[in-house]
Amino acid sequence: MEKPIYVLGHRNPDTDSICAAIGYAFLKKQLGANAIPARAGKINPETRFVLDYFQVPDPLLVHDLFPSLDDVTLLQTPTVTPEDTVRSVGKLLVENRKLKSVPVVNNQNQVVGIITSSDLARHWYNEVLLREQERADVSCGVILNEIVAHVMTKDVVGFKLGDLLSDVKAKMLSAQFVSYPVTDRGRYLGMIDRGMMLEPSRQAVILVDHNERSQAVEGIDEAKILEIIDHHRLGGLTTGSPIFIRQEPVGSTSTIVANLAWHRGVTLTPAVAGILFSAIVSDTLYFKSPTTTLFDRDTAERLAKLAGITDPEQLAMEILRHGSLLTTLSLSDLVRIDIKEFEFQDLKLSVGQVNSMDRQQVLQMLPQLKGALEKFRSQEGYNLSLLMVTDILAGSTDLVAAGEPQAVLRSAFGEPADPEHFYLPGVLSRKKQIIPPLMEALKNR
Ligand SMILES: [Mn+2]
Repeated sequence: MEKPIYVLGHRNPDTDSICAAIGYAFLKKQLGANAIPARAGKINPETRFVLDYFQVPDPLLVHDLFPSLDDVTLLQTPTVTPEDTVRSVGKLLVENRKLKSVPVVNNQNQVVGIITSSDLARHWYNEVLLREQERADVSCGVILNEIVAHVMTKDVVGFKLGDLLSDVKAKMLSAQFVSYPVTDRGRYLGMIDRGMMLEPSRQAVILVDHNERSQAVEGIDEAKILEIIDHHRLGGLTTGSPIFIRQEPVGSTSTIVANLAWHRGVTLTPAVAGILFSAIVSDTLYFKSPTTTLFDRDTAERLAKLAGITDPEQLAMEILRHGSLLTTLSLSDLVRIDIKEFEFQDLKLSVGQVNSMDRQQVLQMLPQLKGALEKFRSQEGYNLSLLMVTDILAGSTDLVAAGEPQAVLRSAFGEPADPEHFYLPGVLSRKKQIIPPLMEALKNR
């Protein structure tokens, strides 16, 4: 069967990224596409709660999209066993003129050797020579009835199914054989030839909830992007062919996904409606974020009904409580959990965000947060790392900063409350209230 299309959210996935992927894969599947939901990283505690609550399985974890041997159609060549005779190998080589070598497999389908046409020629020559010296009868029958085990090369250069194509090519260059067996968990699958490595089939992907290379899974340039469904700024990915894009300035990608489903006449299951509702709650902080639109509210209301949620507000608060990780995560996890990476000219920036429901606690933790953020920044090689600690109930953000240039932060966010710390009342949204002034200040620096 053809490889499925991955519907994939951004790295350091949040609830919207995971749920929009599940929802859109569901929609595509209903419309006949072979699409499956995927994720580019660990499931965070908030998303864990949502998926468990609605009993929806985790999307497939995708580490990278670099082409591997899985993306290549292997040659299905005949095999022989060690007990077969040289005669049977010769017969195969005569019948299949393109065949240059035959893998030798045991009764558990494990590759134990390989026998090439030059192995046969060498064997033949040696045997004839030996018999001539012994002045014995040069009988072809004796030579042909020799068993494969005595003639084959036991030192097989082969590959495993998950091997990256770039590694395979390098190994082929140094090994200099014509064909190589490929195995999966020790079992023989097929052969690859030097000549067939040039055109791997690219993994087809649909990106949801992001459109920037720096936020996408590794190897995105090697993949084939079919569609983008998103609600962020355009971030400069380019494609080889025309693609379908749905980009709307609404509160969550899941809002777009739900409406695409209704627009196309696809009925959402209660579980899918439930996780899409949860994702809207998460991304809009239950409609408190300035990214929220009427469209998000209407969509969430309709989804809540479809999902049979009796008290949407109560569930929303429970979801957000699972997302406030200040006391449940270690400091080093806290500064990494929800990172978006941006590049501006020669600068590499990261902006993380964690939610809290208690600002006093945040203020007490500030010194430790600053230390952990600076450690993260220098380890990961960012010029500037910001961490938004957003108090959902009060509707404010304490912005912690590490690195340079600090002057840019003053022009973007005003005077700091204390060094490396800005208090920003009314600020809840990274994409709408932090990134635009930051980019503006960087431009004018
Ligand atoms: Mn989102």
